[in-house]
Amino acid sequence: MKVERIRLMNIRMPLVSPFETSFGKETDRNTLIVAISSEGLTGWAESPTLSSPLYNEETTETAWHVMKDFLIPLVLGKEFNHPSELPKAYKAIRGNNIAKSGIEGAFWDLYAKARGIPLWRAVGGTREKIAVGVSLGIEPSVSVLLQKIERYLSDGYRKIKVKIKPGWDVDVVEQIRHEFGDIPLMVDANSAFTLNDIPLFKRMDEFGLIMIEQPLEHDDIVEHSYLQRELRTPICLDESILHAKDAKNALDLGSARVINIKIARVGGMSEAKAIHDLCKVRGVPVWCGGMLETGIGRAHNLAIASLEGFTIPGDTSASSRYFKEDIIEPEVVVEDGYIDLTTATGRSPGIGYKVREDRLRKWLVREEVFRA
Ligand code: OSB
Ligand code: MG
Repeated sequence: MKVERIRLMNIRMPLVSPFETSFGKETDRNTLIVAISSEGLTGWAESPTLSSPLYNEETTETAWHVMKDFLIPLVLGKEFNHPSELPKAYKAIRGNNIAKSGIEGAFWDLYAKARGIPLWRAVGGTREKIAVGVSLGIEPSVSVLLQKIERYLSDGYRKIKVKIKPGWDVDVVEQIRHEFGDIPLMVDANSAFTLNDIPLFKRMDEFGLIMIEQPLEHDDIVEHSYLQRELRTPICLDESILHAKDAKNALDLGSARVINIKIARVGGMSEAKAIHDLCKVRGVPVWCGGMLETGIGRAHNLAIASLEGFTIPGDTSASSRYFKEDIIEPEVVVEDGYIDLTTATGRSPGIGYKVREDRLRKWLVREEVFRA
């Protein structure tokens, strides 16, 4: 199929409540939506950038620039038989993985629609029910966090992940265990600690967490192996894994026993699949992380999460956990801790969800159309 037309949109949509991590606070989603059209069909995806370069080096502005001035010129007007061919077209462009992921993703949806099959089937998914958890930010007080945990547990969520940072760490975990007992619990530090904190992690080790996500520096693999040696709790890497090769190095070194796979962070669906395949061969469990995506990015996350190796509930929560109203129809719903792909949506070609143009317009910041 020929890439005839690419539509790039920047939307800014409020979150239902601010999301605070060790690196900063998000109050709205300043994100990019990509649509690729060919032969009368349109494929949709999201490049879920953040406003500031605090999670990775990208921002909504840099991703717009890299897509407009570099990635789009390399794919526009070209013929591709399969979405995995797109990364080859822009192989010379370094980094900028979130920008890349939206371009490849839109072609994946287009490809699945052209074949008349659901996206999750097109990527090779086999799981029909996706188990989900929820990622909870740093709150003004522990009691506010405990109330939120209670709500999500009663909604059926199958994993609770809480953000930690120095000063909001072991004591918080202790209070959660005290209140809720043996729930499936993990923490995510977003790189806020160093090897000087080994004593703190040894205390953390006593609480039977499912895993500790990205405790050390965002670009580290070696020091995580030193920390992992000291702990029984598995370390999970997020920020440090940008390619399948990073995952291989981390597993070879013993830096992690679990990998968080985010399509955006690794530059697209093909690389995400490659990491899944590598981990499956090595018997390493993976799960699908999130970037507070709108329904469009969320649909892609559900597709990758349907692959066999995604054995741990992901961060792909319901639309209502993030937004008052999502930009897709129907919205993503969680029932008894699962998102069901056997519904009409899950059987429809491509992402399965209908994109709400009226809502895109409502939150639109800017838009540009590129034609071959
Ligand atoms: O570290 O996993 C992370 C959100 C934005 C940036 C980084 C992270 C997160 C989350 C939220 O943890 C996951 C989600 O619910 O989408
Ligand atoms: Mg993380």
